[in-house]
Formats: sequence, C-alpha cells, structure tokens
Amino acid sequence: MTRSFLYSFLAGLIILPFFALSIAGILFHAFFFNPEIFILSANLLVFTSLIYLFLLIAVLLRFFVLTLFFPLPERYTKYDNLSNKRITVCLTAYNDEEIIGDAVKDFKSHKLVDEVIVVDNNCIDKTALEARKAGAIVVKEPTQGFGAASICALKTALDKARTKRNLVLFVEGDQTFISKDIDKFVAYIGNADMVIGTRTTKELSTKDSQVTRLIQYSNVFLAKLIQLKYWGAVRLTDVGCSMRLMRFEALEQSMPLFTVTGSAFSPHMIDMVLKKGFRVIEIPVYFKKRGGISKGIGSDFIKGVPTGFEMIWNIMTQ
Ligand SMILES: Nc1nc2c(ncn2[C@@H]2O[C@H](COP(=O)(O)OP(=O)(O)O)[C@@H](O)[C@H]2O)c(=O)[nH]1
Ligand SMILES: [Mg+2]
Repeated sequence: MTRSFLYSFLAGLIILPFFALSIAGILFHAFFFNPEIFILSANLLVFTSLIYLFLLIAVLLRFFVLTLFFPLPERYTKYDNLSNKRITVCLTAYNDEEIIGDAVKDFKSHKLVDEVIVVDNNCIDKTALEARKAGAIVVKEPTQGFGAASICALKTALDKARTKRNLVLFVEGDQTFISKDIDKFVAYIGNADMVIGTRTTKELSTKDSQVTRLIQYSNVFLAKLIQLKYWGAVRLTDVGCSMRLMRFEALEQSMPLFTVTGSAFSPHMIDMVLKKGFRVIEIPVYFKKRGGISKGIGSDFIKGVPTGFEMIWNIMTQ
C-alpha cells in the first residue's frame, strides 16, 4: 500500500463515523419524524460528502497539474549496439505444479538465456520441486502476493545477472507467453531501457486467451492514464502484460521504487520505470490460453474490480 493511499484511507476513517452518524440521524427522522435531527443530519451529510469530494478533487488536481504543467523532458531516440545480449529470466508462479516445469524448459531452451529463476511464494503444491527438476533456480518469498513475488524475482535476477550485466526478462510462468518472443524483445532493447509486451494486439491473442473485451478495455484505459502522466515519453496499450525485458542498470536503479506487493504490481512497475526517466517501448506479443488454473485477477471479476481501482489510485498518487 502506498503512503498517500494510507493517508487518504486514514482521513476517510476519521470522517466515516460522522458519515454514519448523519445516515443514522436521517433514518431516525424517518421513523420518529424529528425535524431537528433531520436538519442536523442533512447538514452533517453535506459536510462529510464535501470532504470526500474535496479529497477526490485534490487528487485529480495534483495529477493534472503535474501532468500538464510539469511535463517530463522529451525523450531522445538512440540506438545502442549492446555488447551483451545474454538474458537472466525470472518467472512468477503460484501453485502451478502442472505447468511450471514446461514453462522453465521453454525459456531455458532459448539460445540467449543463461538461467531461469522461479519464486516460491508459499506454494502448497510441488511448484518448487517441479521448477527445480526442470533446471530452475528456486527462491522463497514469504510475503504473499504477486508484487512481493515479482520484486523477489527481479531482485534475485539482478544478483545473478550482476557479474555479466545480463539483460533481465520478467515473465509470468503460466504458459501464456512463449520464449520465441524473446527475439522480438531483444530486437528493440537497443532502443529502450525496458521493452514491454502488449496483449491488446488482438491478431496475436488466441481466441481462448484471458484477453476478454473487459480485460482489453480496462487495460487500454489504465495504459492511457499512464501515457497521460508521462505525455510525450511513451505509448502504451496494456498494463498487465507480464513479459518485460530490462537492461541491468535500468532495473537496478528502478528497483528501490517498486513497493506494491499485491496484484496491482504490474502497472506500478511500468509507472516507476518511467518515473525514473527510462525509455519504455511496447511491442505486440503472442498471448495464449493459460495452462493450469488461474489464481490471479486475469479471469476473476470480483478480485479484478478493486484491484483496478487500486491501480488507478496508484497511478494518480505515486
Ligand atoms: N506469487 C504469487 N502469485 C500470485 C498470487 N496470487 C496470484 N498470483 C499469480 O499472479 C499472477 C497474476 O496474473 P494473472 O494473469 O492476473 O492471473 P493468472 O490467471 O493466475 O495467471 C499469476 O501468475 C498468478 O498465479 C500470490 O499470492 N502470490
Ligand atoms: Mg497470467
């Protein structure tokens, strides 16, 4: 949870009893017809609603003032012919024993990949065992959550990649992505500090993939919100694509800004890399049906909606 989110939440908690009191007063009036209570409660209701409205306007104003009046410097285009294109891969997985082995083998089979890391985030099945059997380095992350596991994966990859300054590829190990696409990412890393995939190129998403119309539109919306925040610096159409290639130095410098431990990590990572002033290029990736069982927000509407709001809040306030 971000600090600004925490402060607003606390402010909300302080106002909440007054809000509840005004509703209770109005209900009391309805039952016992006491006009004085009604007027007092109605005033209280207007007052507390105004505070909520004021908080919302303050957040919106901060966002738009920062965006419009303090635009980031124009990005410059350059091409570096990187001398080392070897890759350290880190995969996230959560109780994915049926599929993690094949995902590890797929990424290990790519000619540029040196090693594959898998994070065991309190898995209660044989994910760690299967990953190790397939040749992955397995690390444990006790803090539950996609963000916590992702941060652990990226940190471990940085440590492993340090001596050779390898590129780091972050991927979800749920077989939705294929290692063949690494070639596309490597083709663009000379022009950017982070190359990120987009799943919204419908031509490349199989019909049975998780990209439903709702996922498509909500991701485009959040992506455009980040684009607005860094106007002129980036073009994005997806925030939830978890296949990302980063240069070592860019990842190392962005790492301290990664703080979101839950399911809202994906857009937060893009946001923080851009905040550091790094160049991000988005490319279409092949996206297919998930292997095993979905545990994330990819196909869970109930979990997805609050996470979506948390993502909007993070983009606006961080
Ligand atoms: N490490 C970790 N991963 C989680 C947790 N909850 C969900 N996930 C994973 O987070 C990722 C979320 O991605 P998403 O595509 O939305 O869900 P999926 O359908 O499960 O792949 C998936 O790889 C999930 O398996 C958790 O508590 N810890
Ligand atoms: Mg997934």
